[in-house]
Amino acid sequence: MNAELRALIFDVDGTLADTEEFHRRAFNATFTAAGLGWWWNRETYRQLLRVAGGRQRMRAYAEREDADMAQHEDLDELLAELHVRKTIRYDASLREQPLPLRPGIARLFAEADAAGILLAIATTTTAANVDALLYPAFGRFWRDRFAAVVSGTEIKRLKPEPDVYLEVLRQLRLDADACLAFEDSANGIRSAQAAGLAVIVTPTWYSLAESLPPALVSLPHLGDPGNPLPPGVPGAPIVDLARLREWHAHAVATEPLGRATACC
Ligand code: XBP
Ligand code: MG
Repeated sequence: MNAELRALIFDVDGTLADTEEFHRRAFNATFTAAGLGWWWNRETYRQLLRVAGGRQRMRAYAEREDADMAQHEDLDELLAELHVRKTIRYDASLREQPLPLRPGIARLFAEADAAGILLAIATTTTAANVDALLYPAFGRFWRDRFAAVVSGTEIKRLKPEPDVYLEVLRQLRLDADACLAFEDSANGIRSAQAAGLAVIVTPTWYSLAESLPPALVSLPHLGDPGNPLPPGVPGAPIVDLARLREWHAHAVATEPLGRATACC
């Protein structure tokens, strides 16, 4: 198969920015305000992140640690209400203290814009959280930079199911072969690969402990002139569009299953 690189599809949490500490604090503040007696430390949250989606994560915790809560007859409504409050706290915390994007993200966005390569977002987080992260980074009209933005608010089955990526591809009107996905977690890699995409993975502390499925390339981050990748890391010192085209060409020349094998 011979396809040109037409779009870059980015996950949000952990990939665009290291957001999970902000999510964890928002969950804990919500639990405290509700008098629940729940508290997630970093290690607990690292384990819980294997469950995609905040509401689903709270349900999994209740089932494991809080039998009374898990058996509550209005559990769905309770979790939905807690999640609304958590989202409000998370969004407020990002507006108070905007998070920097991870190295290379803003640079690659600018390179893609200049080259006419489309940008898209595929995330399981809540839609409002994408706005809370990207408004401070790119201003009020951040949405205009993306040809497609699909979040957990719009899809039923979260990662690792492929739905969010399939919906992005549908909106882009592109085949998976014309795109690269950027992810940080096992659920994210599985979701993108199940949609037929080659994946570049940049883990964070929260996903490093997981056993990550093999991806096309795995890197500590994408590198920037002021924060280069160490020598010897694929793409070092910075992953630019030329390098992405090289990796993409390798991926499309390989059978779909082979795309899960590191190219370099
Ligand atoms: C996955 C997540 C989210 C957030 C919580 O998002 O990590 O589940 O932790 O978000 P991504 P919600 O696909 O961007 O990595 O509480 O809004 O579900
Ligand atoms: Mg992620």
